Amino acid sequence: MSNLQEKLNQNDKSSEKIDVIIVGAGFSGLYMLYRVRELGMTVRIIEAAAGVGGTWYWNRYPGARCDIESLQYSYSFSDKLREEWHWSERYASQPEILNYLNYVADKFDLRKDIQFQTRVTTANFHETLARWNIQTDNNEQISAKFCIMATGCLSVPKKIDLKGMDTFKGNIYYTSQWPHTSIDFTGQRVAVIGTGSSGIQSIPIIAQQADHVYVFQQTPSFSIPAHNGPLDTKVEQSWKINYDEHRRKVLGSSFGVEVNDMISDKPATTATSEEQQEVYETQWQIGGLTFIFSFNDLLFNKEANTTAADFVSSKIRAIVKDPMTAESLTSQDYPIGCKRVCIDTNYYDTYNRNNVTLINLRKENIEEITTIGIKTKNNIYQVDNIIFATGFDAMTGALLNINIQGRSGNKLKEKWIKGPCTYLGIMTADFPNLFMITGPGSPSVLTNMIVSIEQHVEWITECLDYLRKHHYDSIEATNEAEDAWVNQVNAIANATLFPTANSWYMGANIPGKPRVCMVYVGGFVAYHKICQDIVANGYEGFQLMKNN
Ligand code: NA7
Repeated sequence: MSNLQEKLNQNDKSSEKIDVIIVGAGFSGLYMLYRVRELGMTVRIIEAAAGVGGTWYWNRYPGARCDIESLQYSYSFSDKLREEWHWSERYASQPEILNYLNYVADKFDLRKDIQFQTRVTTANFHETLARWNIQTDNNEQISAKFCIMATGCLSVPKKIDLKGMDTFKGNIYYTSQWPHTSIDFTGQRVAVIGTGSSGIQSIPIIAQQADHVYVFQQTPSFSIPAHNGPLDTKVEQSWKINYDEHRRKVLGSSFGVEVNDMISDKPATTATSEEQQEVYETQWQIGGLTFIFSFNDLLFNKEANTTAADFVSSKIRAIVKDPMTAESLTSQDYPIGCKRVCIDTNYYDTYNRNNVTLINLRKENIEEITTIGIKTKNNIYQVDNIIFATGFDAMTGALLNINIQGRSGNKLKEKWIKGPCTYLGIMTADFPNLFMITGPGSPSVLTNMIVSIEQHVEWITECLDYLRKHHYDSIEATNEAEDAWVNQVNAIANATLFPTANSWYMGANIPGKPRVCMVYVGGFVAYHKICQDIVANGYEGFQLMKNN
């Protein structure tokens, strides 16, 4: 039994008081814990899983891998950690990232302040005391001055309720909640529903094992080759020796990633067709998400965007031998980059295997799941396993799953009924002392998440320190500042092509979810400066209060 568990058992559960409660033990929760502890405050993480890792704890599907290069998808805060840790591949696999987070938890002795297998169900703000009352599914009550939501942007799976699902006699799996035991699909027929990143990463691996794989595609992604492989020791050495220089480039980039030297800072619309092809070909050969930054107008100008989309389509057609399959894989009806671009290893080539069939759901939609498989308009596909790679209730799902009640009994669910409203994606008016790490309205998923997480954690840490030093009991976003921020987030998004795609950035993957851009698309650099200026101006747009 952990020290924490013993302490909990000894204490009167209804009267526990701490300074800070953090919800979630992924990248953001772990670093937040580390920082709050440094302030000398009492703190606890509440985590639903049995271990650390957040999204990397749950998403254990075959081929799960990060789409940001491992040297950049790492904490920057500890020199020692950086020196000690060695990534084995250019893009880290899920098991390696999970090992990393376990290593971090052990190295900084974080586990003693983490309560696992516990879910926060309710958070109520007590106005007179200026404290949050947290309730868990173990019926514990914890009173905390500050509540920090480190609940992740992609942590609540999209609910799937297809007719007849409960009658299926085979196995059903979700990529987002993959079993901890290894699953062998040898000799089996497997259906994979969904062709976002999770589908695209898992399909080539499953196809190597299974007797047959049926891929059910609703919308084709654009996928760029990862060219993954062992981490180049020269690159690793360069990062270890010249870390500050690399970091400067990361923090100076809109996406929080160090882009390669071949990135062009000119618009595609002014480049000749030959120049465009040369740049795209170079980026295709380098591989990875920086393809989308090949020119600086790809996310703003439809004509420019089409040149990049056409290039990728031509690559797909060159790889995939069956013309009908190639046509389905190139039937994107949205600008490239406006739904998450995927990066893959052998995804398109996998369709050249005899044991892989692509089913285009736009031509034959799923009518129901039967006892033996999947019935579409035209066929019945008999399978032993169905894998749902169907995505997440992104950005707001985890926050709205908790019954959060702020000032005057205001419920977050009601406040956000038309879409999330926040100030900076860090706080929301009427919910004092409630912080969100990479919340809606911040750059989050359109940047390297670790860079954005560290920036938020450090901002919140500085804020907590400031409040304490100046004897404030609470901080809260003002309605005026929040309205202005929401307008700014929308105005910037509307100047781009993002709103034209049915993406999870826009909430469009969940039926009935309000369609608003939930990400600040102005880039990390601009956002970081705004956050710094707000602090320099005495927490402009926030109200800081003393209890009496
Ligand atoms: P994504 O990217 O949201 O992909 C989910 C996929 O599942 C996508 O192709 C969806 O089609 C499809 N989908 C969703 N619901 C259905 C139903 N009901 N029937 C058929 N197909 C469906 O989630 P991922 O887990 O792949 O990736 C999430 C992020 O993790 C990724 O962006 C990276 O950042 C890492 P749709 O596009 O909605 O038409």
